[in-house]
Amino acid sequence: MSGDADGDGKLGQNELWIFNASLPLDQNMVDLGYFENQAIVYGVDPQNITISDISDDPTDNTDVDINNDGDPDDITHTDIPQHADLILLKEGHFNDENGNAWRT
Ligand SMILES: [Ca+2]
Ligand SMILES: [Ca+2]
Ligand SMILES: [Ca+2]
Ligand SMILES: [Ca+2]
Repeated sequence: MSGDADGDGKLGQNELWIFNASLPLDQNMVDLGYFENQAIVYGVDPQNITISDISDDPTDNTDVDINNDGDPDDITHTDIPQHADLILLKEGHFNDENGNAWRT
């Protein structure tokens, strides 16, 4: 996590906290060709009221609002490129055993 500029452990007014997460791909995801994820964040405001937001996929214009808070909450859909690729390389080396520079 980064962004706690004053190091007080609280999300300040002009702070942007960034969390990084990783998701190991399994064979099912690769076979499916995509994976989906969604993040939820909770916080407590100065009046001690819990607030939250569900992440939205900005590239998805469906903009479902599953918690009816007026903010879009589309699940993020990420395609896994399916490029089957095969390369065959063949190398040859001329071994001039008799030193005449010719292959006979
Ligand atoms: Ca802070
Ligand atoms: Ca949202
Ligand atoms: Ca959206
Ligand atoms: Ca919403």
